Amino acid sequence: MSTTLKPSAQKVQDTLIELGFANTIIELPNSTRTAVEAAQAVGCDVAQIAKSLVFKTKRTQRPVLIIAGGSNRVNEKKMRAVIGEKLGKPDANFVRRHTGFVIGGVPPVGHATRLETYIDEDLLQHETIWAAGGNPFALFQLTPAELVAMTGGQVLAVK
Ligand code: 5CA
Repeated sequence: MSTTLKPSAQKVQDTLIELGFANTIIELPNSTRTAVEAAQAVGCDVAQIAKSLVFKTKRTQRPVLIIAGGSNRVNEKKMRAVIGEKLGKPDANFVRRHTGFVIGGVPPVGHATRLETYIDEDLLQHETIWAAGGNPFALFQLTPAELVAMTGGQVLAVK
């Protein structure tokens, strides 16, 4: 397998190594920009894709990372109760500035800034899952336990 990764994916690979994880980023010939495309690219169920969704809190304009199951829609009202303020959708620049990555490639770790992180409990049902690896062609496989450990995220119902 080729080991030459684009700089965006290499950054995530380096972060994984720094954090003590052995997961390997792969770059695919086809787009993995959406959860559906990512699932098709690796031949898994959409529910096994860990979507890294960045929200922007309405009042304090903070970034919040919600890592959701690929087939789940985040219930923003429910998350508001947990986070303490309303959530809004950020624009692409906000995502880029706070994570260091483009939409469609945002990984669960390796961000430019420290992100308050929540993890969809549904992801814990699977033996293995896949997450974005820094660009819209990069993914890596991991276990739900690894996701929780590497992000320090709080596991809860997001839908
Ligand atoms: N690589 C795949 C699978 S891990 C991936 O990153 N999927 S994702 O769902 O986590 O990222 C795409 C998400 O970015 C969408 O679900 C959507 O919430 C968000 N998004 C897409 N387009 C925009 C946009 N124009 N502005 C803000 N957010 C967007």
